[in-house]
Amino acid sequence: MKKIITTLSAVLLLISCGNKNKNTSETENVSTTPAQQLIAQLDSVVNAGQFYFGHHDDPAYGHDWKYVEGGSDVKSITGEYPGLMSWDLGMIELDSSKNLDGVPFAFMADEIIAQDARGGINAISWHLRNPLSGGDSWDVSASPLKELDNNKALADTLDSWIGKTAVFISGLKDKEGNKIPVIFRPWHENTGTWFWWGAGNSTPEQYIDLWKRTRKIFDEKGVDNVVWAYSPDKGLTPEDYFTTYPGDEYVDIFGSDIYHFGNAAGTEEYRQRVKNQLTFVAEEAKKRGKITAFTETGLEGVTIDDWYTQVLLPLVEEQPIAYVCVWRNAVDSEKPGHYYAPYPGHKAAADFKKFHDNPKTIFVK
Ligand code: BMA
Repeated sequence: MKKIITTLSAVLLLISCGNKNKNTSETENVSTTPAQQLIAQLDSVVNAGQFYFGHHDDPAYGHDWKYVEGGSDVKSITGEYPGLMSWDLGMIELDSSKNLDGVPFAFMADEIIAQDARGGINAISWHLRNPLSGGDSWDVSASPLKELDNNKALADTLDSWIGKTAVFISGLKDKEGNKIPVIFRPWHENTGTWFWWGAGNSTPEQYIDLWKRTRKIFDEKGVDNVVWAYSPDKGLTPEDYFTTYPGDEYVDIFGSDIYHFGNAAGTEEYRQRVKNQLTFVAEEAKKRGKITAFTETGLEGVTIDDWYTQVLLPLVEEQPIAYVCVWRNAVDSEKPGHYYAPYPGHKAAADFKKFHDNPKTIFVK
């Protein structure tokens, strides 16, 4: 494992910082929840001036392969897996055995365990169906959050769906039977209008209530291995960012989803967006004792050969982020050109290797 802060030092850091939720027994043994351990680990990475590099669905499939033992486009180039693996629970709500992109949930659980065992971390998003229309996350023809208070059947459906994610997440255990802490990033990109829980389809109060409802269900089920990430989209002022902020008691990580659009011509706009938003988000996170992360980004097709070291790295190395995550490398025959990390033979591969070799980036063996 390269450049990684040990869990032990993270826990020591947590103890020395103090934590309002810690339980101190008579013998002064300090026990921390799995979530608190991960928070301490993320804090220690930030304090060391490093960040995890993340990739969605990394070991599941890549540009021209799927479900190959040991497969990873990132590892094929760098020799290591991403320090963070991102996953999505979309379709778990319908008891499907595979998620919306075809990843079997059993495979996902195994890979989360493997990533934890190699010292890496895992983050989970949820592109769930629209519980009112039956369409997908992007179906905004019906706005469930506007009807929840007056539609008990709808509320019950949504609650049972949330419960299924809680069960999956709290069931993630390592081989000693310890719960594996994960970052959960529900209701993401809500400042955009494309998801049924997003802007235009709910008021800020309804959106915040959704977070409270989610948390209540997780708490009732005794889930203690979730680090909660809030991740609105790009182009926000501080006021925009906090209009739908659920509150300090609900959020551990202040995220942002900001993509690079328009290839080389879009570089300046991307730089400005990232710089503006991450700067105020990091300041506010620091004041409130929270963690900052760049929860989703990327340039589709990595059309700028030195994007990783010349565009992304300078933007993130000046921010106290715990991780930066790029989206998936779809199998090219299924979704042509939809990839965010290079693959072997790609023109940006050599530069990506340099990004990996930078001492600030965390990848895992
Ligand atoms: C989007 C695309 C889709 C995918 C969805 C959820 O950005 O990658 O193809 O289904 O994310 O992973």
